[in-house]
Amino acid sequence: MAEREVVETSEAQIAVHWQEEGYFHSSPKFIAQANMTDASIYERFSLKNFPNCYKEYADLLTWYKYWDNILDTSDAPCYKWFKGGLINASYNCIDRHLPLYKNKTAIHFVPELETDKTEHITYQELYVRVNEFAALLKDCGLKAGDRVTLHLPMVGELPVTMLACARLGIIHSQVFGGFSGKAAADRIVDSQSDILITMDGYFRGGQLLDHKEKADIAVAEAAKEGRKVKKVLVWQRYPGKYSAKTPMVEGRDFFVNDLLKKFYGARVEPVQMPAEAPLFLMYTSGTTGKPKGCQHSTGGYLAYVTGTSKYVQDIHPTDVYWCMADIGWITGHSYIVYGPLALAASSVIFEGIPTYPDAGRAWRIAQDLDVNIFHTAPTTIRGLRKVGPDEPKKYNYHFKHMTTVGEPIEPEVWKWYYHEVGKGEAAIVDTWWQTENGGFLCSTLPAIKPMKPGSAGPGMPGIHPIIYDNDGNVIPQGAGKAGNICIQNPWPGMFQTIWGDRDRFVKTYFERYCKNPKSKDWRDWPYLAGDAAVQAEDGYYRILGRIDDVINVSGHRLGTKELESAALTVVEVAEAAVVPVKDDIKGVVPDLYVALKPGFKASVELEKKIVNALVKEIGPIAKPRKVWIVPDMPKTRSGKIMRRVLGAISNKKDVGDVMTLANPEIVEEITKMVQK
Ligand code: 6R9
Repeated sequence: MAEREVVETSEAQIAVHWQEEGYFHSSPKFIAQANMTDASIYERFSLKNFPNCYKEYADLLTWYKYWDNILDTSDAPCYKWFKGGLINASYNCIDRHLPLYKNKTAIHFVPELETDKTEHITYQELYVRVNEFAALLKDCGLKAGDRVTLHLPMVGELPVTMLACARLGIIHSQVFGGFSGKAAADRIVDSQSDILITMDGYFRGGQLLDHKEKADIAVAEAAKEGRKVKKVLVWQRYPGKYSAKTPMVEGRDFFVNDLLKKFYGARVEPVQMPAEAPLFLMYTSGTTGKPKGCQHSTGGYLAYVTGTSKYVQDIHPTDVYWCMADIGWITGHSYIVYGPLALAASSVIFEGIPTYPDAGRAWRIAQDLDVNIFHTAPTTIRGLRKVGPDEPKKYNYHFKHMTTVGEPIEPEVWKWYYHEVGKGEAAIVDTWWQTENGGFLCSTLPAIKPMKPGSAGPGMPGIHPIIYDNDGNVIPQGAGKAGNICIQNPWPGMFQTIWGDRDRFVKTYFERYCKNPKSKDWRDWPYLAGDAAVQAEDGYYRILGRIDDVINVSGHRLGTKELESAALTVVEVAEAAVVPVKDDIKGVVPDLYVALKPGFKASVELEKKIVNALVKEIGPIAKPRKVWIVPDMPKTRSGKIMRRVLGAISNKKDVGDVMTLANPEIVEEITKMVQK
């Protein structure tokens, strides 16, 4: 039974109003086939057995040489996992599978146009392509430790490129394909890359976009900041044909498909890399304008994503696994490429938008490829629900397992995901983690712990969260109070540092609750995630959003997610976003933006109904200043609602650069509506 959690608020507390939901249990059928059904894993990974417990994950990999020291803390909080070990990520994702699985699909590449054929790349073909491309990279003079920037869309060539880099120990830095040339330039400069690898074009919403023009901008902008890109390697979306209008630059730009001819049949021995050597950089935004290059290790990272893919996502070699994230984000690195391929799964890469050309597209892909594990973000779930709430049942697919990641998921939306997308058959895991973390931090193990809508679940085995208040006191389990969630211990998937900026790494993530800045003992360095969270009596964590996403209305702190969740209980509402607006009397008041499901119209009555829902779910304190019913939300290319833009509009501030949004035109429309 769902019970209501009522918490008194004071200025020192963060109000928690989102109701605690009842449990859902995975089916016996799921449990019977699951990889991890032994509840003693929590004991095996308890702090008492830390850090040696992580041998269990590392043993899922093939090592050239075992480590001498499982966790080297001599440079805390920059840790070295599996110190002394030698390993290669490309070997673990490809070569070692060949004896059993060479004819099995490693990657299903689904082009956006349904008239184009899906490409099924076997492990043998992946092996050939990765080797040939690695030979090409070597010929360019690249070697272990060099950085190379990738600016690739969602195509099969992206994992080929990543794995070819990994084969040689080259540190890849993939920039999300939807980012601008300027964003790519900033990352080229910061990582000191000499080579940019891109593609001529790709499809998005039915359009073949000229992607090569961004490479020209990237090279020009990087030059302004003192970094000369020596070579631009251009994959062709259609091999043998140039799909962009932007001309190739003589002596600088090269078609990969032309160069590859020279390396036909080439084989490159994987380089035996130290476990602690960086595998890749993944940039993420922070509080300053400068993006942070999260540096991930080879052995620790690969062990962590392999273990979590196996036990949380329940990936078997016989599964067809589809994660809809973009490989340009950490989710795609960990849970499209490295984790699933290390387990010899078949991983789907989809070029396009799941709702193009119509609301059934995603489900047709699932049906045709017989996908049985599905992974996406709440934003996409809300979007799919908005355009086609009844679509999933029209298609004959069956998921055994589904993942959600990236934002808190409203119980309302969770239930649609469970009943309609999962058809009541699929186990769901709500996985909480970050770019910095490499892999899941909180989640249920689907055959061991029940699901609870709106909660990420307990800490993963070997992950020991702790919630501190602003004064550094521990908030006990079940106290009903929110605070800042930290992780007490290091784990193998965690980033090693911010590329070139150790000080920022220490300041941002460790300074706040560090017990002794000189200490070499990991116990003195809790990791600050930057999220507010509350831990229920049962030990499950509910993530309330970024610490800075909390709105302080008349001294009551409300999680924006809680207000949004309340708005989503109104049947007409498809999406909701709350932003703080400065108010002379109350300090800050919330503005509520909503987009409706198809077939519903904005009206004053509907605005009132939504306000009433907030008052009902939370209380009069949650009354928004205004409900804005908008035609669509401003969104990033990865689908996250840009609350920053809505906040700027509500506060009559400059919205800044919106050209990287998926739908920049909507900003003007909303501005007119709100600022009239
Ligand atoms: C993997 C990823 C990280 C931030 C994180 C938190 C939010 C992620 C969540 C979640 C609630 C979940 N977040 N997963 N919030 N429930 N299951 O998304 O990485 O892009 O770095 O974002 O996303 O606020 O701090 P990243």
